Amino acid sequence: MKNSKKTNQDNSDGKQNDLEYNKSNAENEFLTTNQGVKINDNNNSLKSGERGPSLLEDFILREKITHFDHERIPERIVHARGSGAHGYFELYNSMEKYTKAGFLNDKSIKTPVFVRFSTVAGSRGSTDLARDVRGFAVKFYTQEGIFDLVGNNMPVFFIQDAMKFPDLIHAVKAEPHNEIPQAASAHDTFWDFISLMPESMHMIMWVMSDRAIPRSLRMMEGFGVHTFRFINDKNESHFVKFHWKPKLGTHGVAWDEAQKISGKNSDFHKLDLWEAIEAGNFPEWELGVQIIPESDEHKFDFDLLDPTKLVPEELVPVTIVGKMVLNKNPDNFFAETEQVAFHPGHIVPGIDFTNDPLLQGRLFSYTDTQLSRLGSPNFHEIPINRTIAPMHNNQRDGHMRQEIAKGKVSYHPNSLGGGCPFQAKMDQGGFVSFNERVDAHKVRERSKSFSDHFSQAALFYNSQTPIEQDHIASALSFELGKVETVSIRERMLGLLNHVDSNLAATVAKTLGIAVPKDIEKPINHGVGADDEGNQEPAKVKQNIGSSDALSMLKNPTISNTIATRQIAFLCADGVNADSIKVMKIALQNAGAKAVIIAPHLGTIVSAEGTEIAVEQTYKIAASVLFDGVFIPSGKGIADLSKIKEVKEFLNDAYHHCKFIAAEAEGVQILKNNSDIKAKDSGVLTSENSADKLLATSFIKALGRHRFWEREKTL
Ligand code: HDD
Repeated sequence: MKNSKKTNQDNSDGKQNDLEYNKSNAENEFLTTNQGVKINDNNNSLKSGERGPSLLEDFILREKITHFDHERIPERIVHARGSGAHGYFELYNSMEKYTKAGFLNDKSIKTPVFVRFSTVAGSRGSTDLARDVRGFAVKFYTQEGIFDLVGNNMPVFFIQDAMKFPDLIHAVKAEPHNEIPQAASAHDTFWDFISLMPESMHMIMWVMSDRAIPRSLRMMEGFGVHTFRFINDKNESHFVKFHWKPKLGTHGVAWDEAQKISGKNSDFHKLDLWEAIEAGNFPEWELGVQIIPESDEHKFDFDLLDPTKLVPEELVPVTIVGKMVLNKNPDNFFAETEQVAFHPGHIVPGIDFTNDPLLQGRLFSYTDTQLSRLGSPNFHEIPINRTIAPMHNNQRDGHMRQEIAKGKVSYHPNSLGGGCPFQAKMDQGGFVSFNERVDAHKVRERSKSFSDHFSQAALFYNSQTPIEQDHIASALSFELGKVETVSIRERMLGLLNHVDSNLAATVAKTLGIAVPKDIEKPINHGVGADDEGNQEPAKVKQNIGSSDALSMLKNPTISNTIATRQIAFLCADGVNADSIKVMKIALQNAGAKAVIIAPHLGTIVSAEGTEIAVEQTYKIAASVLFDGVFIPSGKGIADLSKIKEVKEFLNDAYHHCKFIAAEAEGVQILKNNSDIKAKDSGVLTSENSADKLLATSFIKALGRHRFWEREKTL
């Protein structure tokens, strides 16, 4: 196949997608049929007389309607809702000691990438702010072929064996009899399944944490989840775990806020990513790896092949090896974000799999799903899926084949084609699987080394700050509160009790039931030990009791930047222009954006008589769509107390623990609001107008993201 240099993936310089597909210049860009026939009337179908029946011979109408009737493809079974972006990956230090993958060896290579973030449970039109794990899939267009790192924003998974994946997904998706609820795990079937699957408890801690309600796709960590292998040019293997660390830190929103965002703007994350890239605020992540020598495989108190376990950073530090920058939005959502086809089996020489039974099942599933979703084994020819490496083989034909293969030879070995294409030896870059020794009986069993389901769930819980622990308890109380079957709630309390008895007791209290004392021991369904294939979960003594890297609030990767944060300025006619100016410039200098909100669009007239452009009205703006609030000074500001939406705005901002700043008359608005206690140090006030010191302390406060301590007083 001819691989011209100019592909849509050639975007390392931020320009791509110039698909020169029959492109005409603007002057003669006539409307045509798909066969290129110029259309004279695109408004009326061909009829027998003005008021007569339509004619079957109207090939233009038929072509248009037929295409329309077929313009949807099946949405993804999971991860249906997604947002994509182009960018590039750059290496800091050569990893050649561990891997021979070219893009991880040569610092001069800028590897194009396409990333798709997604939610798992909801359908394509569902809300962005569902409580859910986020997909974090990266397609690297390397010079040695495509490498897909198809991960999530959480480092572990619900289940250990791919055999359970359809069950998990059936349980979490809308219930089949009435297709309710959409994009939500708070219902009976999900918790029924979970309550019978103790192996899910570690992941449950993650999805009940604020990681499952991110502030932005740009503020999430990413993980490859499984243990993979790096293979170097001496054919030595090291185990590797992949991490993405966001430059903007890892932040979540409040659960009540998430639910309100879903109503105010269900495209919140999609839009946030789109606007950041359009504004040139290109999101960045650093790629980190945890590398473990083969000889250390059995050194841990868990099995490296078990995807419900993470390797604590305290035991194996994360080495940062490069960075990814997303610098271009797709030109067409369907062509790129919808048609992109990821597959954990898309690997390049230097990277290989392990025997993680979840990964092994995935290696089958993804090609299979592309066949049903994209409809053809030729999905690799869709522009977004094309490799930039030279591609030659004897695969032919199939639905919608784009390549016009020349010559009569389509087999190997051949002499008629001069033997082409040739097999590549290892030193010519040929992919050779790691020569792992496997000597075993054929069994349907799970390794006993997979049976500790609670220690890392407890490690995660114990690593959280008290605020984060409260959020987990509240999330569980919400979710289990929505469960109708009491026995499911009880079983869950039994499992939570194995993680942390205080957590179980707190949740039990809100459910109005006691933690059951006589609950049967949790059973590992399918983990073979007794005749029925069940085995009691084991508890294994852990090397460490707490890991700061697991907490969003303690995590050292969190930066104090307020770059790209959106700050609402609550204004009205008669506002002091100086007060706005000082705060706005200070915020802008810190990389944040001030958004002027007023009772009407157009312009407002300041106390000084100048005109100030208004960006949103109180009818449109909602606190949940902003990171902080500022009320400037000015006589006209006093009128804000009369506006119902302003009161709601401030109440929400306060309840969601946002930082609020106000000057002079603005302070009075806060005092008039009975819910807001001015003593709270998350509310910053000054009796002076245009106070630079206030601006400085507001920016410092915003760097903490939220004043979560306020929750105790609410
Ligand atoms: Fe999966 C999509 C991530 C387990 C089967 N998965 C999909 C996507 C992500 C993940 C990010 C969306 C890719 C995109 O944006 O197009 N999946 C994971 C992770 C897993 C995982 C991190 C566990 C560690 N998945 C998993 C299992 C199976 C699947 C065990 C089946 C045996 N996943 C699929 C799929 C999807 C998919 C059905 C749906 C759409 C697609 O593949 O292209 O094949």
